[in-house]
Amino acid sequence: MNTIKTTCPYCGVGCGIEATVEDSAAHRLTIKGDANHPANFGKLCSKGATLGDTVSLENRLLYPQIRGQRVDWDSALNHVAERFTKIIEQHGPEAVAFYVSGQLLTEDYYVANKLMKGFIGTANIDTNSRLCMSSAVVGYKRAFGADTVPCNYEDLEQAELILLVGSNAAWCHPIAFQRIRKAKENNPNLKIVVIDPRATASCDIADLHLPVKPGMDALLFNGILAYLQQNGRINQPYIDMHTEGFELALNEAVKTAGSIAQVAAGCGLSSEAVGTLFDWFASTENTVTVYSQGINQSSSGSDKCNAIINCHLATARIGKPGMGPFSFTGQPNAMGGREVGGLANTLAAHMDLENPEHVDRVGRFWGSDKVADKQGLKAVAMFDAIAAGQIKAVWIMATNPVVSMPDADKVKRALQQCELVVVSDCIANTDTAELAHVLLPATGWSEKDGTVTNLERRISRQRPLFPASGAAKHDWWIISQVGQRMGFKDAFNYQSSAEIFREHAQLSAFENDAEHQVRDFNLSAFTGIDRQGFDALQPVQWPVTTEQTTGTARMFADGRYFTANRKARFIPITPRPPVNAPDADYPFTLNTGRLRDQWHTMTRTGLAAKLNAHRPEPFVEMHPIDADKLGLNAHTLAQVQSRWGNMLARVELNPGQQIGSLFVPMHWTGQISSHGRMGAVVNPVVDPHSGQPESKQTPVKIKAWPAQWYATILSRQPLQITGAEYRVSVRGDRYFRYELASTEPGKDWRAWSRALLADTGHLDDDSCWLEYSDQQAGYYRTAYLPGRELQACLFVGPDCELPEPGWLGSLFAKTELSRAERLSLLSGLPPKGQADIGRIVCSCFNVGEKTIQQAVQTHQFQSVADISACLSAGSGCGSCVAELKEFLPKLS
Ligand SMILES: Nc1nc2c(c(=O)[nH]1)N[C@H]1C(S)=C(S)[C@@H](COP(=O)(O)OP(=O)(O)OC[C@H]3O[C@@H](n4cnc5c(=O)[nH]c(N)nc54)[C@H](O)[C@@H]3O)O[C@H]1N2
Ligand SMILES: Nc1nc2c(c(=O)[nH]1)N[C@H]1C(S)=C(S)[C@@H](COP(=O)(O)OP(=O)(O)OC[C@H]3O[C@@H](n4cnc5c(=O)[nH]c(N)nc54)[C@H](O)[C@@H]3O)O[C@H]1N2
Ligand code: SF4
Ligand SMILES: [Mo]
Repeated sequence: MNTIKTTCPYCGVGCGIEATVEDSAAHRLTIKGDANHPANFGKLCSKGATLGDTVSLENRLLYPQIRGQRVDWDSALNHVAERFTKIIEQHGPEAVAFYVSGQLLTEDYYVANKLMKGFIGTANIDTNSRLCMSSAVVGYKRAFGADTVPCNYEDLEQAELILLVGSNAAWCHPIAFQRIRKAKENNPNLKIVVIDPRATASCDIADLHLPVKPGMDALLFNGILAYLQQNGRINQPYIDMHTEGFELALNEAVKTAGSIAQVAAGCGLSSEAVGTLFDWFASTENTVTVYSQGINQSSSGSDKCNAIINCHLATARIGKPGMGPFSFTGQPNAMGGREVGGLANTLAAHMDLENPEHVDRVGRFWGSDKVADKQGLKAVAMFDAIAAGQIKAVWIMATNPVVSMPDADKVKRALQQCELVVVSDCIANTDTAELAHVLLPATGWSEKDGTVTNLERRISRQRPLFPASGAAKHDWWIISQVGQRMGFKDAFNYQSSAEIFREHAQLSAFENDAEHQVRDFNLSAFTGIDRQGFDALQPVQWPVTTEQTTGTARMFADGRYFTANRKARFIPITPRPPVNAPDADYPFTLNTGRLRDQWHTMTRTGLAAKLNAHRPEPFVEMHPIDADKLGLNAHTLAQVQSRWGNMLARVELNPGQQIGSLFVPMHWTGQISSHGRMGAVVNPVVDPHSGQPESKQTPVKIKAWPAQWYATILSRQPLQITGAEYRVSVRGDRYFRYELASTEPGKDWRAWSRALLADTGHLDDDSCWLEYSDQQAGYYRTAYLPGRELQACLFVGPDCELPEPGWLGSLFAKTELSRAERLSLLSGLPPKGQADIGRIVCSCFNVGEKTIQQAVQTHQFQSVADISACLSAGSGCGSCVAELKEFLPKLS
């Protein structure tokens, strides 16, 4: 057996993994946290820990295809190269585009960017990072003259105050969050403030939660700046020596947010809470402000970032241990993408398109006189240009825009009309792949070979665990092959990812010294790295230079920035509410975001039964008072509608939501749900500086969806569902689960269910079927047991009160059902003495909410430790600890 060190392909925490290949042919792995990796020291969250369940060949895209026909690589690559070349000849380089992703490895990303910006000669390459951290990039660049994340994880441990602003780190950066939790246990003085319109799992460790009015964070931070000045807490010597623009920024802050009462009113908060925050911020030197999508995904996201940075510059709380403005990036290689300049408005190696010296330098390095010298189209504008027919060919790599873009129905139409859509993915059936003319199979995480950079600038290796599956190829290889076939033979003659990494390091170091212009991103230590060195590469934080070969933990210790005069800049901020406010027609604000156990569009996490158990269906969370007003009941279906589109979701009531706000998770796609693709609803308006969409504040309305019947099916075999408008399919452990509903009246349930299960076996033999029918009341239950094992069961009812899937699912693990279990299939209730475990809370140990409730009651548990000792829940990855607390008696 072979144990290999690699890096988790999900979030930006960038945890190190030790993967042991148990059986290469069967793609069997065991996964363990790497105890020596400085990001996680051996810990993994639920997603990282279940990676082994996602690497099978199921759902993989294994062969190149043109219009649905399998072809060989030569044909596919020639086709792409010829079509791109032809379109460029006829319509110019602006008529083509790449839309790439923070889930590409740095080497893939480097080559894609080089091909488009360096050789095709346009900057029409943008990335899903546009939807993610482009506002954070603008914030850093405006303030520091470079896109530099100053902090690291140790700063979180050394802080005395951490603000989590628009970040649900408990679910989205779980291992970083666990480090914060631990730091708080070790240092009771560490205060945590969560600033988020809704109460999230991250509030679990919060000393203060500020449910800010959606979109109003800039006002809050302007308020802090004004308060710091009014209370003599600014660091004037630092401001004088190392910054510029303070007066203007301060004046604007005082004008817009000069008093606590003014801020409290504008942010919908109590003066007391605002006063506490201001006081803590003013009096705590070691302050880290963590910010993420609640800040970035906004029509004023860039300004919000600078409002935060202003407060850190004014107090000189940057560049020293335990402090700084810390943007948490999301994707495993969002940072690598920034380094290679994958955004339509950046050039490679932290250089700029609109700086002629930079363009010249990159051109000389690449040996091209065609390097793009103006910005390309940013994601939303890019898809608009596709819709308008200006862009005629697009190559989409490692992202699923038909789900994740705002106004996603428009994106779908744009691709349907586009002359040439090329999609590179490792998974076959995605909403975007469905619209591709050419499908190119990429290697997946367990096969890839290269580097990623995590959110503290740490570069780590992803190493191959298995050989490539089917005909899949590395993304860098696919792009290089197309580049060569477009006539750029020498520039794309790469043989390995090590070679590309070396070139990337060389470019970062090229004319990067005081004589030319110092750039933050510098890997001069690696300009001679060979394959062996690359394979042995240890996790390291850039810059990694010949002078500082062990990397750089923290930036700006010397107060020197990357602007022309080496001073940081304050940016005056005028807070703006979201562009489209709720109104009489669309009275709610739709907030969208993430769940603990799913990754984006579920193409990979959706393969792991364990991860699907936590929240198996699209839902819309709302405050009980709002639901009451609209007559919406828990677990019924509702339609959420905006000016752009609509979706259906289960109503979930949660007093942690603000009145007037709704929350929908972003994960469900057209593949796994008929109406759960939330991107269709989201407002495509963008930030004027960053082009990042306002994905968190779409005005919507919500109303009941008049379902006449609901059904649940569990089946050992996957089914083709017909005859139900509403459908969600979920993979369970040894079964597939379908949640169905319809506004049509009921039907002949027996005929329908037998037709649905037609593929599963001996349908005509009545002795194989259990059946219960109450036609009048609208109940029908059936189970198909051709042998001893349960093959399928189906439950229909007039309302959403259907049997809990927890215990039903457990029947599929049995080789034989007891009499009581057979009867229970007809009653829809678990056998006597056998409780349903309810929705899974702890996915490591498969512990459900009902089990926890009961144990807490019976044993009068007072702490999570009690629960863990009894049920193991919470003692695995720890991601569910916040939820476990909800079951404990509230302290008065
Ligand atoms: N489990 C899981 N983890 C992930 C991912 C995943 O898909 N699943 N994706 C990764 C990626 S790419 C990213 S970018 C990160 C994102 O990580 P986060 O940014 O932490 O995640 P989100 O859930 O998108 O949004 C964060 C919070 O912003 C809040 N918010 C909404 N509006 C406002 C507002 O006006 N002000 C403030 N202050 N807050 C607001 C939301 O209520 C939400 O709780 O997660 C990464 N980690
Ligand atoms: N409303 C709303 N919309 C959002 C957000 C939100 O909070 N709210 N968040 C935004 C953010 S922050 C992000 S990052 C995006 C994420 O949105 P997407 O990028 O669209 O989501 P993913 O599901 O991660 O898509 C990645 C695709 O790449 C494939 N893939 C994985 N690895 C590889 C590989 O190595 N090579 C190739 N070629 N393919 C690969 C996967 O199978 C999958 O199809 O969504 C954005 N959209
Ligand atoms: S926190 Fe979880 S998802 Fe993020 S890198 Fe670590 S194991 Fe992967
Ligand atoms: Mo993201």
